[in-house]
Amino acid sequence: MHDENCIFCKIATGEIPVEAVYENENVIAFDDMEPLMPVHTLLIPKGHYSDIGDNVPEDVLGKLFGAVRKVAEAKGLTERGYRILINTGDDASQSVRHLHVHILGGGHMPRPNDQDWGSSATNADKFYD
Ligand code: DGP
Repeated sequence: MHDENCIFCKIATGEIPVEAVYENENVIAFDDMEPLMPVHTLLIPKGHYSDIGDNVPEDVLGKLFGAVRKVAEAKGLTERGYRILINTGDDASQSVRHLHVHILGGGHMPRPNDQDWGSSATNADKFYD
């Protein structure tokens, strides 16, 4: 499972070098190049799946989520906590179509509420027109 045009596949194979926060044979974690928080790390499966809905085998999901704690430990987030986020598809503004878990921390993050969502909140009661 490899997509030669996928930037995260190139990171997974080492074609594009990154400083790994955590790595094993199944996953690699590296810092996001556009951090939204003091800690903002991306965790990806080495195999290519475009998103969480791309028929990802359960063992791959288990290995991916099992590594979240390793990343949190490596980043010193276990005591105060952290948030994980998986953008999926257009409505979630997913920009890189290789499944990835955002691991965010290093500061307090409010819960998303109507105010935080800004103008999108005005559409919260609609599904699609
Ligand atoms: P998303 O919108 O959920 O698809 O987030 C993709 C994230 O990936 C975004 O926060 C920026 C980050 N990103 C994109 N390309 C690269 C890259 O080449 N290196 C690193 N470290 N991060 C990248």
